Amino acid sequence: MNSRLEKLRTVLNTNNIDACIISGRPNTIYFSGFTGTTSFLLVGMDKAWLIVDFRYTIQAKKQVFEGITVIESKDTFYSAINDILKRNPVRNIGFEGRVLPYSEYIKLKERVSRVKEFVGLDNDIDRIRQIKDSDEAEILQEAALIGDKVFSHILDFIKPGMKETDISTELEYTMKKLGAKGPSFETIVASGHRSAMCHGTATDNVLKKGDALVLDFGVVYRNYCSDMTRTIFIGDPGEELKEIYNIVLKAQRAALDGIIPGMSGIEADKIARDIITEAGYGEAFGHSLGHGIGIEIHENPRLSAISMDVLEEGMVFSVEPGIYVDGLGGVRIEDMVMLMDGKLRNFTTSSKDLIII
Ligand SMILES: [Mn+2]
Repeated sequence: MNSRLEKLRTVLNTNNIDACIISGRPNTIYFSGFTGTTSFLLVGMDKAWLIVDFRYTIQAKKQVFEGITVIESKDTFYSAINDILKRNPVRNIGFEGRVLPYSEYIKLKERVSRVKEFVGLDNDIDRIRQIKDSDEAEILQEAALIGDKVFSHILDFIKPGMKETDISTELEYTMKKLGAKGPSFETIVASGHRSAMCHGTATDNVLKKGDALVLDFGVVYRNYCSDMTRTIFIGDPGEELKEIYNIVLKAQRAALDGIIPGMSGIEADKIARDIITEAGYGEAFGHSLGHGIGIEIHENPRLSAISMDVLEEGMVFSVEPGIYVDGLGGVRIEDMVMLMDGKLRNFTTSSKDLIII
């Protein structure tokens, strides 16, 4: 686990920075193992300290990886950092510019007066987390498997006349029963015309015959997220929605077969987008093809028409094309995959046959 801190130190070295402060929860979990909500992880070139308050001291001591010293702050986090820096002087400190609120940055500059320069480091730090190790890959696959089990349960549960919230409640209850901590984002259950809203979270809308039903949900399991989407139909949806379903499925399968290491996010996105555009629905696929998944539900790399991210072995991301027609409905199909041995390995195993309930 110490290899994670070593990777961080390499990034600091490359940027000519002596130490860094990690305050956001995802990077704190990744680099220290601590899962509490409030802490400062100070990483120097040969030592690291996790500063917490009284509420978290016992938990932090149990959770932190080897080589990290837990410090209980008696005053403020800033005075604790100052105390450490008295004994371990540094010229400059990197921090997560994307995460630290501006007001905290101001306090940091005022109160950690021993340090002359603070440097925002985001992409360099986040890039470390994009390549998953074998432990992470195993947890992510288990998280996806819980998603598959939840989907199979919900297929038996769904009946016409139910509300979208009946389904989201059952989805979230089932994932918890199956060992997940909870949903990885607000569960999307969008039926009928609402299914044309990409992020249509559940409402009291009632399922009726002919509706498309988009189910997009994920779990948090051992600090890692899963993400999957299936679209099913309540009774016969008519020709256009069935055709749209087949186009989205064809686009998704082409991307799953065609994405290889070394490809850019743009090239990956284009595989699916070309098929949807040729079928005449280019304008109706208004979002990107996919996003990285890990401790956060949306992380890098991005698979989109503007993403220069290069896809590499060990990355885990979603492949989720969709078509949305206002007044008719929408279809999205999403799997969670990992790039390994030169191709995509699919963690999501739920059927993609057209399902009519
Ligand atoms: Mn997704």
